[in-house]
Amino acid sequence: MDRFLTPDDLAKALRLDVHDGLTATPKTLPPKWFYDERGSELFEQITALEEYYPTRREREILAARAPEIAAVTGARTLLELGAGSGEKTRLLLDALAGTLRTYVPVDVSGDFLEGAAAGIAADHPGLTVHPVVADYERHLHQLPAGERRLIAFLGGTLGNMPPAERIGFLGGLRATMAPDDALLLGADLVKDAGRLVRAYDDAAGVTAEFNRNVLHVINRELDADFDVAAFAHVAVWNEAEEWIEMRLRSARDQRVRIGGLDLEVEFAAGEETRTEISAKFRRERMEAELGAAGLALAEFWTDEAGDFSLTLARP
Ligand code: AVJ
Repeated sequence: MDRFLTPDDLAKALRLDVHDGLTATPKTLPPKWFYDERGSELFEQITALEEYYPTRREREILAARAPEIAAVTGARTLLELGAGSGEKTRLLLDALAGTLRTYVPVDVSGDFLEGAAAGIAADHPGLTVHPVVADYERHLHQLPAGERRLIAFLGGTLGNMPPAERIGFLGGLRATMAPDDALLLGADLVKDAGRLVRAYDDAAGVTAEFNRNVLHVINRELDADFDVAAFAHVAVWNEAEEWIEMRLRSARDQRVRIGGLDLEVEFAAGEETRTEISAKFRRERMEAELGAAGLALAEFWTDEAGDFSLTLARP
């Protein structure tokens, strides 16, 4: 297993993100910190919610298009950013079995990767599995080159970045791609605002717990004293930016101490801290952003309902 990210790097990044985010106006926290063990478990629960359609829609497209993706790319190496262990990865590996030699799961969590890699290796004896602990927003140039790579960035996580950052990321990916490499991007699509908001504010409150979990992470990792129950979950559709925003709204005037940063943060009653954006796409926007990054849109597939998309792009 390659490790370009150490636990110490992660600890430093959390300190920086929390200090910069909570001393900014308006306050923000990056979504990457949702995914401790509890956050990852809550996200798995979210993917099974009736209101949260993206996971099952992406699975539908993959099941329908994996053979075509295999035929068109002839990929020898599947490099998955933010590696799943779930069905999506297995659908791809099964479809690519005819040409695939190597699977490179890339994730920030070494523990998670070890488990996922072992499971995949057990199910695919002929496949070389080469897990890489890295932050795909920082270590793109250190990822294994391989031959005829299919780089998969699924789930719609691309939408966690605002447009300028997305184009920078895609440009960084492009810079590492050989002419016979390809990129497979999962992206949620613009739709009725009510459906979008419900997908991020489910009736059972699982997403609310997922959102508030970042405060538990900060309490634990940075010795803070957030009264988590005093922050309400907010999910709004930002029509102008075409993205869902998740926020945490302070229920009252309150002061939070963050021991690990020797910092005190004031929250006014009603003050909202943005914890995630989840951008929604149209084909035109996807094509334009890929173009700005030096990539060409080769295929744009959607599920039957037109809720979600898979894009195949080439340098
Ligand atoms: C894993 C980032 C794709 O943005 O839909 C799910 C995370 N946030 N519910 C998304 C998420 C709230 C999800 N991604």
